[in-house]
Amino acid sequence: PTRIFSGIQPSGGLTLGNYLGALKRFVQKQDEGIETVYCLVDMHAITVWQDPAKLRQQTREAAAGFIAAGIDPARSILFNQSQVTAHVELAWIFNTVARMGWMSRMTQFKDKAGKNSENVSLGLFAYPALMAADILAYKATHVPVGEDQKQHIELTRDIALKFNNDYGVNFFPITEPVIEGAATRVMSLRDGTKKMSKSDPSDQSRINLTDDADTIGKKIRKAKTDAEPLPDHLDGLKDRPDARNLVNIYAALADMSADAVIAEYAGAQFGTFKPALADLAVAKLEPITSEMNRLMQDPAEIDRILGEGADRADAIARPVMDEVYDIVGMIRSR
Ligand code: AQP
Repeated sequence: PTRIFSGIQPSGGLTLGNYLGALKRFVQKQDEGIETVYCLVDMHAITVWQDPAKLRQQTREAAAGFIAAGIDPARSILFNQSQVTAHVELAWIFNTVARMGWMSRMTQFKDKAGKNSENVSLGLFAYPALMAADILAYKATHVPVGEDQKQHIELTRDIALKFNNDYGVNFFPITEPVIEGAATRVMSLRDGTKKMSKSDPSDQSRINLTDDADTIGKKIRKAKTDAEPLPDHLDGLKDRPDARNLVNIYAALADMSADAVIAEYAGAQFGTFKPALADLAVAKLEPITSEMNRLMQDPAEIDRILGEGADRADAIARPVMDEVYDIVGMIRSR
């Protein structure tokens, strides 16, 4: 049976990248009637420093964002990771399964650690083992993610295979990444070769789900582009990453292919295309932002929803964990 798991870190406000690369597709999977488990991965977030009060706020805000974007807590399981302890329990087992060499090849670690890897947390290095645990605690078969997470899903598959092999069991599924849509990699509005990210120091580089219409319009009008008009074929965007990014964003927001966007705007100047994109972005994002703001008025209700989701998540993950302890040879006598 198909079961989807995915997560987002509450390490900042949600961006348009998170929305188009992940959240919007989470909603589609739920609406297709698939069993969906979605997690705000607060334990992942603290692999880099998080102010405690802000972390709590950002976790509630992300939950509000999920619900506002269409996640229905009655149909999807929505919770924050730290409330279901199977995640860290399984992560420890996976720390003993994963190899140092595998982890050292993770490009996200290399990017985030930069040149100063002596001074980053051990948790940042072990991050992909916790992510494998998030997924496999539910024996999830499919994980919708953005392009940047592909390598981590491959590692999850390697961990599942090695666990199954080492213990001579056929226990964990070999999970498939689901990377689809027109915007699997939304780029920075300031630099079309860099991923749009919550943690980019420049707020101008991203659109936040909390931005108002005015701010969205300004950011798009100021987005970096070249001076050429849009080409009449997609091939013409090959060496124009900034332009390509705006076309992809338009396509994903409008549920069109990039080809169809180019067909509609062939020869258009950015003076025409950018305002059209800004209008589209506002039309799609404004209802989400205002619903998010409304939900944020009642933090106790958000916490209640997360707690209830955690109970339902635990009901799946706990029996899996019990079996894992048994497979590994741990005495469980209480
Ligand atoms: N720019 C992006 N384009 C498409 N998808 C994206 N995702 C993130 N950025 C983009 C997808 O969003 C999901 C959640 O990501 P995450 O919060 O777990 O971590 P991340 O990938 O490290 O995202 P950020 O925004 O860049 O956070 P920081 O700055 O804290 O590292 C994933 O499915 C991801 O692919």
